[in-house]
Amino acid sequence: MPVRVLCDPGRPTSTGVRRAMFFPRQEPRIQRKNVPAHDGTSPGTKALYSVVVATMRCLAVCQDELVIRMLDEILLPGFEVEFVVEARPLARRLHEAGVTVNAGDPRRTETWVKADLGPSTCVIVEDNGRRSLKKILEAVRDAGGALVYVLGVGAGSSQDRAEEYRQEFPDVAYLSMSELFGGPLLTEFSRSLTRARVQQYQRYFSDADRVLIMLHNDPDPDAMASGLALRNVLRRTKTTAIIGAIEGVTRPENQRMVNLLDIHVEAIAPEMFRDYDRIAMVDVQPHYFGEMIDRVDLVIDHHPEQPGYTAVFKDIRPDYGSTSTILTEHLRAVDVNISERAATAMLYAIKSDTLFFNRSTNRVDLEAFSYLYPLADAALIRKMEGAEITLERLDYVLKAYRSGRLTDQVFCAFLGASPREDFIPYVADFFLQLEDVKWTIIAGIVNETMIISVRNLGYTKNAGEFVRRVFADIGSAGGHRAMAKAVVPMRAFRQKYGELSGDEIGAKLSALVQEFLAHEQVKEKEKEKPASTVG
Ligand SMILES: [Mn+2]
Repeated sequence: MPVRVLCDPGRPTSTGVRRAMFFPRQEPRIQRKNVPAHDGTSPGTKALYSVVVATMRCLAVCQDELVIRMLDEILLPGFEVEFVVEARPLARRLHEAGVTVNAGDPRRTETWVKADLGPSTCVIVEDNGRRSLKKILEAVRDAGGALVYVLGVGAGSSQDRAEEYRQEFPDVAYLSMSELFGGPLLTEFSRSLTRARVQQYQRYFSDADRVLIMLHNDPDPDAMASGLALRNVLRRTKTTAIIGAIEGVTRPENQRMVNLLDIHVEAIAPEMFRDYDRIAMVDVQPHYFGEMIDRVDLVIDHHPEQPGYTAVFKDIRPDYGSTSTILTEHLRAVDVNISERAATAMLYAIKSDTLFFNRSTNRVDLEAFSYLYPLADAALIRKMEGAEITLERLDYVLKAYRSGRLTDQVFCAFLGASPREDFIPYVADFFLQLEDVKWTIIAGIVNETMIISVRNLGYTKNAGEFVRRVFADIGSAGGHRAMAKAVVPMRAFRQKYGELSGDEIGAKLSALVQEFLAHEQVKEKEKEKPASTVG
């Protein structure tokens, strides 16, 4: 095996030996000076050149030991890193610790010449915000440095600092340490927090004989997937953790999911609650069950937090696109093996709750999605998705198409009487896919009750807010920013709005939402106004 040339023979101190032992490289490191000029004249130049590029050299000006050690750690596998340090004691200490150091004044061109700076050497200059870097950057430029990065590590706005250098050194790129590492660090911290939380409820559930995981009525993919996932977290089977609902699954595509994934949702009557030692709820909160449940041990949900109940443990994250996303994080935090069935269910749930990431999607939803994808059965998901479109549903899509109206990107339609509720949200989702549609409001009457489904794309206006403001006084209304629902008895609707024909109901809904949006617009404008200063 060819031996790596460690450093210029002329350069006195290098502890590259230690590195060579710990990080043996496959390809020979060819010393720059031995490489023919890359002018295309000598044969084989290209190959040699690429070897050099593969182990790019990096000179970093840092005076802070912590930053040096961090950069050394991060850059080492891919780069040949050397530090330029001013203080000799620090240089000595780092050298003894195995870091490659050049002691010298970075403001002097000769320091860089001595460090063998070339146009393909990457230079990183630490900026702690205390001193101007102009002299250093000039020296680097005079020595022929072309790949220069300033790394902001200290106080002060990185944008201001970037601006400061841009004019005089247009080629210098400004990176900020907090932007570079802040994200992953926060992810790590929040994972530890989640881990602590999950371990607590795992312990709390561990000695129970019978556990009940409650879902909302007519459970959707997210509810069922979350049920499976929680059972996974609790390390239980279908006999020791029952997934239940007061009313079972009715929508055809959900039925299909139940069959394909063999999910059993047990019908639960309120008097059965006391048969269970522990009760958990996923994708729903206790207020949904009213007086039926008087105690709950664990609530995991992505709908806005409801007041007025206590749970031993809860994890409510309204900014998440699905409850399955929360549970994916729980499973990852405690390193539980995710079964293919649970992964498939959760992946399908994230897709369906976020409408293929069209609404209410958070970075974490995408992250959960990409984590689950290789663990899931993609063919099964395609099968479940095919079940969405049925002839009877297309019937209602056509009805909405004929009777609906599109005003300022808001699509509004009244479907009249409908034998099943699921046609209404289906149509609302369907029209949201249309270009130029940002809101859909679809209403229909099921058993003398008006059901109103509201969807929106984009985060600025709140669908939940709309249904609460307009319908809460005559029925029940709730939801989150991107999707909401109102259920209003027809008697109450007529009392408030009078005896309206189908067409008039459509027009009324359209007017109500326009009014709401106009009002919100005014509110936003007011917020934008700078606060007046009181003298
Ligand atoms: Mn959900």
